[in-house]
Amino acid sequence: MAVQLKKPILIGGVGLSFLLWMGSMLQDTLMGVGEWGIPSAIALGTGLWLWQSRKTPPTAPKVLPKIDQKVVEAEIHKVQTILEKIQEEDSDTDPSYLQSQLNSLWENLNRDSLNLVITGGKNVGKTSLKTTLDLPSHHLSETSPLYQNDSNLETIQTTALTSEVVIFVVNGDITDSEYQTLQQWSQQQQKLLVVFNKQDQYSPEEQAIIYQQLKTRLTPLISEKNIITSTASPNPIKVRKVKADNSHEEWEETPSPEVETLQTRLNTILTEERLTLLYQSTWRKAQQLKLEAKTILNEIRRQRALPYIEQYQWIAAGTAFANPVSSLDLLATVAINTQLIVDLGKIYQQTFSFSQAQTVAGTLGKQMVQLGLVEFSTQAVTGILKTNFVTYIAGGTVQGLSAAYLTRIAGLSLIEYFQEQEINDTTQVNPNRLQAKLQKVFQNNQRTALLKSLVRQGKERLSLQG
Ligand SMILES: Nc1nc2c(ncn2[C@@H]2O[C@H](COP(=O)(O)OP(=O)(O)OP(=O)(O)O)[C@@H](O)[C@H]2O)c(=O)[nH]1
Ligand SMILES: [Mg+2]
Repeated sequence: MAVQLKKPILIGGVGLSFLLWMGSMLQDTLMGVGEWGIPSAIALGTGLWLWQSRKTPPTAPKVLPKIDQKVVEAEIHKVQTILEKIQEEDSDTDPSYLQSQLNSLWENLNRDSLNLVITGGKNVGKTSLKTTLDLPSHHLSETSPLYQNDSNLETIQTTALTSEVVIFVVNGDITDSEYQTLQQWSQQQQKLLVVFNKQDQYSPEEQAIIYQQLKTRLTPLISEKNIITSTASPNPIKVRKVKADNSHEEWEETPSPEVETLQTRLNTILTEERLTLLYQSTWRKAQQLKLEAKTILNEIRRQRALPYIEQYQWIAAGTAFANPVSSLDLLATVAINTQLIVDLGKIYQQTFSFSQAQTVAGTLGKQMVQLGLVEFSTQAVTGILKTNFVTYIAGGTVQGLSAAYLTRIAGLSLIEYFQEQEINDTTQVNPNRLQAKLQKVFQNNQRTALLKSLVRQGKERLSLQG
């Protein structure tokens, strides 16, 4: 896609050949900034440690908003808006499959028959419960056992979260994975019943202790009345009868299942909470669709944004090369980003005045210093140039490459930031969130696959020379 830079920008005396040279250099290095990591990792470590220690402590459990008709409709409208933007911004993308799923959500709000899902670990009694429960006008299904392998959790989660009620079966105190799953689902406003099955395998004392443990661990997530005991398929017990002639008769008898508490609780929930349950499941589906639509829209916008970053990155490089400055002054180069911020903002429909963009640029600059990015880039560039056997390094090269790197990191961070923005949210840039994105982008761009690729390239070069 061709990008028009309408702003007249003076690239003082920087020749095309320099930009081309720098371009080919950076194809190998800058794009794979990953390779720059090692030499400065230690120096950087201190900065990162300080950075991280200043992060906010973990927050208390979120208070979940009440999901009613209004909230669901608002969510559906948001998805609609995103789908319209996709069509507006890229006529080649056809989101009609999402549109039809969205349309069917309205029907979802008007159902008599609800979906219930029984899930839990292997062998806990899911099938036994399913056959014992009596829910004639609803649909009850069983998932495959949880935690058998990594790949099925996601499938089970999708099934669970699209249903109205999840019956989560355990046979004793819950494991950490079970707790995490329950926590995650409850944050998705999923109605959860935890069933402690196989009661007959415990003595009354044990039952009481385990139930108490479950309650203590779960009640912040799940109310006590939704933590229920059952015996879906009791083991046979020996019955002994002493006859009149004093002889014994012995036989086995299978007691009947005990699921009344669960059955009664389900009946109550399904009649009294029917509408809320439908709002919640529809809201979850709308959220899922929103996520899918947003991913498509973000990709369209990213493809439009990257060429801008590319261009501004070379402009920054050119300016710093022509006017080499001390490494801290390099940040002055980042001032160029003001226009980049305005341009990226337009793509993500975040309107910035020039002075607002200047503030954001200033924030980014400050954060780059705090994170040690400027120092890091200068050192890393120097290191790369040396190890790549560049014997003559023209003045300004290091500064130019560093400026390009900083511009790229700033641009990518802004993309990450804007991508997370709710549709139609035009509130001012939040410096803390921006800082988090900057940190993430920076960390992703000094490690990983790119590092390997440079090592490989380096080897090839060596063998070519040798
Ligand atoms: N003692 C006792 N055994 C039970 C109870 N519920 C189920 N079982 C037994 O536990 C075994 C597994 O029961 P299922 O209902 O098949 O369990 P499941 O969770 O569907 O098993 P998978 O689908 O294979 O993960 C069977 O032998 C059941 O008879 C119970 O309440 N008490
Ligand atoms: Mg089963």
